[in-house]
Amino acid sequence: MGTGGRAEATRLLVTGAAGFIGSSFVRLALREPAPVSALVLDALTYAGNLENLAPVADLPGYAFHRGDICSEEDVRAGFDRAEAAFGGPVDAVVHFAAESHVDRSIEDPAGFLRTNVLGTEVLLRVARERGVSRFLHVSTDEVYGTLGPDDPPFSETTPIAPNSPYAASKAASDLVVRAYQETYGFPALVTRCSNNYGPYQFPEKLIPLMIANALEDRPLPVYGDGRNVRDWIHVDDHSRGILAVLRAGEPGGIYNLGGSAERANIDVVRTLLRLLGKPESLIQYVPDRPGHDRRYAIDSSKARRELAWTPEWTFERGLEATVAWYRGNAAWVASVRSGAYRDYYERMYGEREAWMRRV
Ligand code: NAD
Ligand code: TDX
Repeated sequence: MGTGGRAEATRLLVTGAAGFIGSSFVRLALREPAPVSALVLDALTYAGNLENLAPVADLPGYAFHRGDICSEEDVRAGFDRAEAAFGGPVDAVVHFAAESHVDRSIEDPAGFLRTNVLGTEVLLRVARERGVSRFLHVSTDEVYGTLGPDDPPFSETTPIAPNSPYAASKAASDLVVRAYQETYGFPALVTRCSNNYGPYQFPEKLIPLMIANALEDRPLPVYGDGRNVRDWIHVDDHSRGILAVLRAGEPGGIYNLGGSAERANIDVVRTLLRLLGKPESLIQYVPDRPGHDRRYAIDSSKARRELAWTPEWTFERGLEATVAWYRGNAAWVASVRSGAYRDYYERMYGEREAWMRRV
């Protein structure tokens, strides 16, 4: 695989793919017609759940290594494991691993800086040492800050102006990636995506939290006046965008990805209640999130034009499918809410030897 133009990445190291978006990406990439192998490197924090990868765990192109991206030793071991499992060096890194929840970052900024900034630098360092052809850093539209009601959507040239500790840590990691590009000619690409929704999302984020609470007739906490606006994209459309950038993006480039579906939070919550057949009396307005960004909207015309990528899901259809998924996967929700999923690794790896042979 070259460092410019179209490239077929065959042996991937994917960080953070026991989480929501990374697991969607791996489920998608391993089912592509072109042969792809993926070793998932994940620390299995509260957000990491191997059940998210169970649908592909038996495919020959899948391998898993538990490790922290902040540990050089763990990252090296992940690369070694991938090379042994797939019979050749890693071509490309796709970097999802992060602390991802804004509310948690308000409680614990330091943990976010550790993983999102320092962890990204460790990963870049080892990936450079290993001579990978591509490094795709998964970032967010939150690095651009907030918009007024009449502002144009964020483009790739919008100056970064992060507001939450989470957004600041992601913006800082984008700058470390940029420094590697500029200083070492390292072939990195950055994607910045808007709010994702879909199956397997941890029920701390707006949409799965509201669905899970409504299904149990519990209150739905809406922050502030509920008029904050987010621009929603189905997670599988995000994953297809990442695959497109990985294959055909220009190294050094930034690509915005989004679903062009701006909605006020309260409208999303009302739609969910309608789909679930639950009363609006479950809505409970609660004090606002400190520093709450008012509006996000993203212009993804560059990716649409240059990579012929386009989202397949409309928000309405995607939301219906998502509600149906959560209804049909009550056991997943219950296991996440009870914390039982955290035993999955031990249960899976109870047959540790068999597993080790597989990877
Ligand atoms: P998530 O919280 O669901 O998953 C994060 C994963 O990273 C988990 O599997 C966790 O175990 C792992 N992880 C955390 N710290 C780690 C560490 N130190 N070492 C190794 N693994 C670690 O997150 P998500 O929503 O899937 O987001 C994935 C990426 O996409 C993040 O980089 C996030 O910033 C970005 N992003 C998310 C959204 C969104 O709407 N969720 C939008 C744009 C960008
Ligand atoms: O209980 C809630 N009530 C509420 O009103 C929660 C959890 C959220 N909200 C509001 C806050 C936001 O305006 O809903 C909106 C969406 O909140 P989150 O799901 O927490 O997402 P957000 O803060 O917008 O950040 C998300 O999008 C960008 C992801 O969590 C990030 O990882 C991503 O980078």
